[in-house]
Amino acid sequence: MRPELDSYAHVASGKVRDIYRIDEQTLLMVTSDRISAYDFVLSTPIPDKGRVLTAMSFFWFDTLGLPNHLAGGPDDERIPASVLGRSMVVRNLPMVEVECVARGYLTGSGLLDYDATGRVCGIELPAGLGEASKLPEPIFTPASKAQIGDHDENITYEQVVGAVGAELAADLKSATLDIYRRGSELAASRGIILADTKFEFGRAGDGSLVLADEVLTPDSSRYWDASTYVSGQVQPSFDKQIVRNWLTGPESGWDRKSESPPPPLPDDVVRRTRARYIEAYERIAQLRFADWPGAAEASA
Ligand code: PZK
Repeated sequence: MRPELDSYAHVASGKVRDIYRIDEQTLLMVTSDRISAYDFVLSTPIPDKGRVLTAMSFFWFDTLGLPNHLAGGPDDERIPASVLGRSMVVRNLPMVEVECVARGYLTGSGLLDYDATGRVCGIELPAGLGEASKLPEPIFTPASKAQIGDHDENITYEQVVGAVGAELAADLKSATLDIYRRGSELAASRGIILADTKFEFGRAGDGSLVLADEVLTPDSSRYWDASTYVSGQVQPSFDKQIVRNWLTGPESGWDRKSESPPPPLPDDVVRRTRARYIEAYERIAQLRFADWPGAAEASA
């Protein structure tokens, strides 16, 4: 369910976010409180999740100090009150049609590709790696944008070159690895492992790269708790593990293999999950979520 904004026309929707047109040059990106798990968008929202993720993106845009798509602050006057704190006013840019992923650890589609071929996106990796292995160095593992509902498809660097040219491909790779390195170093200093992350870039008028989309949020990245990290096992998700455990445990009555939608979440699962998102933000940004626009009203 997307917010009905009287003021702006709807442009596009993802699983949990919606884009509206403010004017020809400006978009409003609204992050909802919806949460996905096991490829389902759950029927129960997590209060404030959209605000927490938006606060994190603003923090990272600010901290990274790179050219980015922000065209206003979190309380920009163009943001309708109903979506205050979970909206970004952004420049409407031509987007690079490549999902730019960096991985410092092996899991998910990276592990699947490695187990099948010994490579990820054409990059040969040492033998003997497994679930959650730390990679010898972070790698650029681009993917092609899938249709909604599908999964992105990993592609090789040569395919990126074929799609966007050698010069832009090299810039995407170096920007992606550089931002991942900076993000993972800061996260590590707060006891959080940033296992991998996905960036999207737009192009400025002069062709240079502009960091777009959401940045280094738990929805665009895998966040793991460093204090419980063990190589060789599937790592608990910093943000979603409480939800996953409940859904796959006996209480939920849900069979993941049944293709039936998951049941609504109990209140305590919702409350504990909300607290995890806030904890991730406060640990990473060293800022209080209560000070974020709209947060105090929402949780009072
Ligand atoms: C843009 N997406 C992904 C899809 C979302 C996000 N600055 C920009 N200018 C033009 N287009 C986009 C952006 C950004 N960021 C981003 N698609 C287009 C997307 C659905 C919902 F919130």
